[in-house]
Amino acid sequence: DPYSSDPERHPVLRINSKKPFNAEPPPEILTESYITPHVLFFKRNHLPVPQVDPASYRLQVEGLPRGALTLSLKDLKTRFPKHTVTATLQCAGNRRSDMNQVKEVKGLNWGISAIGNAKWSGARLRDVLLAAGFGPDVAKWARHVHFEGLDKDVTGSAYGTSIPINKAMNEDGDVLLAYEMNGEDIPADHGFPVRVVVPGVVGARNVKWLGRIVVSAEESSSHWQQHDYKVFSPGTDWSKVDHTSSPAIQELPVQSAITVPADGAQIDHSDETLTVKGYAWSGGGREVVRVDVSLDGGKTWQVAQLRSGDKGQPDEPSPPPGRSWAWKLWELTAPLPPDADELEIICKAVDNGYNVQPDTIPPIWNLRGLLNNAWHRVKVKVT
Ligand code: MTE
Ligand code: MO
Repeated sequence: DPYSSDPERHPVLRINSKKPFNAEPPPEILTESYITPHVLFFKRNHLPVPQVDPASYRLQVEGLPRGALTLSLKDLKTRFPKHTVTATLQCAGNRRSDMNQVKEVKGLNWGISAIGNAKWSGARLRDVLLAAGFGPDVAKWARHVHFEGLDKDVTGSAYGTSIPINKAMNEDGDVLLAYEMNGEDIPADHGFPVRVVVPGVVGARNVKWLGRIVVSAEESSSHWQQHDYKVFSPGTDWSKVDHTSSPAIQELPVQSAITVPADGAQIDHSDETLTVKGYAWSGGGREVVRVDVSLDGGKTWQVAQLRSGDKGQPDEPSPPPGRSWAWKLWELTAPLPPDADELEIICKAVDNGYNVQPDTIPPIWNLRGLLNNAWHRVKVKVT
């Protein structure tokens, strides 16, 4: 069993698939902490977790005129400045289960917790590429940076993908070759000893157990770049789908969800107020500037309170414009609407580009159930 050496996992996680291991935390626990502890962070593995010996680990950097650069873990830690970024990672399949309810889609049935926020530390990819010989001549032809994991399928092919070179080389892009998560060595499930962290970009590009980096004029030819993680029209079915017709997902759209109360929860009618909690985040470094909450199915709206830290603690300092990589947690306490025996609670976020979430799923439905960022709705009973 290639999965027999997979690490132990926290029992509270809700398992979507055991082999490969895919699991998410219960929503109400997810928003208990601004920084998601690694044991509660969602795990999305396509293959068995590779066991990597940190002493013999080598990262290959290829495609540059000076020839390949080989770096040990120690090289990565000592030859490049250590940089720390708080960044939210979200799977493109987050909230797929709601899309699946509209019409069947193919993929893991994620709830709303295939998202987490962590403090990642490591070397900047930019610094490593410069050390490997990236310069003006390379900039003339280089368009993409490929990443290959050390996790391999039965045919020996590795998980792989790519990002645009601009994101990799931009001084404000904050792309990391991370060796720490929340101040500790990156745990096995999250890519030990090194993973790429591409802030603002879909989870799939944040390659774990990184083995190889290639600078290229072309996008990665891997399955995960070319034949997955693409979105099509709601009218496209499996008989019509042409993967060359859509670009690979990179930056993610604005997102929010309600973690408390849970769908189907019972509220006591004698309560004077109701507290609603959740998360909000946008891709591409765009900051969430507002979250609107409705307790009456969208007829009236109230603005939630946003925070960038734990409750009762000071917020993390605001990042410079365009580098808002981390989510905001939000909360609204409002009078319980009188005389209702059921409430439809809705949330929707707005980012600093005034991008908004679509109100319903059908117009964004797609056959793989990706990028569901419709208004999140939960129904509760008042008894
Ligand atoms: N990297 C490798 N090597 N193998 C994988 O299966 N899954 C990707 C990405 N990087 C994956 C990977 C996907 S789809 C997501 S959403 C994130 O890792 C999940 O990261 P996490 O498990 O740390 O939450
Ligand atoms: Mo993902």
